[in-house]
Amino acid sequence: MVVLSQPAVLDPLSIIKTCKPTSVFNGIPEIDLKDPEAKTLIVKACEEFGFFKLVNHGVPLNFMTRLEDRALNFFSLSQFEKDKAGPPDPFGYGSKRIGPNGDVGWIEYLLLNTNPHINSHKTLAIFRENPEVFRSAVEDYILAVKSVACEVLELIADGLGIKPRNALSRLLKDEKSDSCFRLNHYPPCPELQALSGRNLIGFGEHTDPQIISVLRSNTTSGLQICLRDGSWVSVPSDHSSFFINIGDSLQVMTNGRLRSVKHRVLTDTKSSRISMIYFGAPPLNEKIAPLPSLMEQREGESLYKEFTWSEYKNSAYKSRLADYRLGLFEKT
Ligand code: GA4
Repeated sequence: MVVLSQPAVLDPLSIIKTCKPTSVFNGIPEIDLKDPEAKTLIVKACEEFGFFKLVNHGVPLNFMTRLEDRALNFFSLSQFEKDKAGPPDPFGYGSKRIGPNGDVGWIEYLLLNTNPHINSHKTLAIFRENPEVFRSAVEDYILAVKSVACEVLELIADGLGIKPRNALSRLLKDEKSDSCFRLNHYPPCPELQALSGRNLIGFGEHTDPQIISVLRSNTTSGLQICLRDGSWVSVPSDHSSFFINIGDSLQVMTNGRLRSVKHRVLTDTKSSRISMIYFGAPPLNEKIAPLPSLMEQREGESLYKEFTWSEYKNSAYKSRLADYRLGLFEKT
């Protein structure tokens, strides 16, 4: 832990954990969405890492940078203006505090429900500065990225022999889907590097509770994933690709075959990192359990007790970021 600067010493939020930079990993699977072998390669990557880089996905770079520019505009407003869209409930603008249970990080963010009717008036204050431009950049981006997520889920279904092939993608396409979207800004922290040679933790280690997450960032790196052997490695950034990770719900639906990967973000010492993540989730009342068509192919019992997405989400919001949330739902 480190104390940053003088007046901040009095502020408990300035006590944010740090971490030594780790080695860059060049072994992240890179998958071309149009490759005829994509279904096999995606399943392999999700079994081994729970994570892969997706290229040739069809979303143009200027589509991504359009939203990135809007996000940068928002994050450069005065603190007073940004706070009008917070505190997060969980939706809205947040700074340094992550979730309701005391987690902190060197980050500011906007968390939105992908269903615009669910975002409160307060949250919609984010669009106030330039309502149409920001709102349409967010909505268009979500549509594009959701379609990529659905394509990937259909390839996963093909690769695993899940029938029907839309058994997973239909959950994201459902109008009651509880998916959400996050814009993160990790400001640089040069003082710390000079002081200690360490980086501040922007977003502490965790797994995503949902089905699948689709991340895009600018060229500033910082994302790290935890490999099977427990070691942490840095993921080289690539502003035109998506990084896909498996969430806890898909780990359960595949009875543990696909891995929900632990990941975290370190802040850069020199440049801002902007990331945008779509978290594909089922409707609240959806039962999360190993898929019948998968269980028929393989012998063995379900590793998990049955639960609904709403139960899992409620339990996640009672937990700390680094907690192993699936533990409560494992059969003993
Ligand atoms: C992690 C994945 C998503 O960013 C998120 C996060 C959520 C939040 O920031 O409000 C949580 C976190 C995430 C998991 C445990 C709980 C809930 C913060 C937290 C401590 C939006 C989500 O769905 O779960």
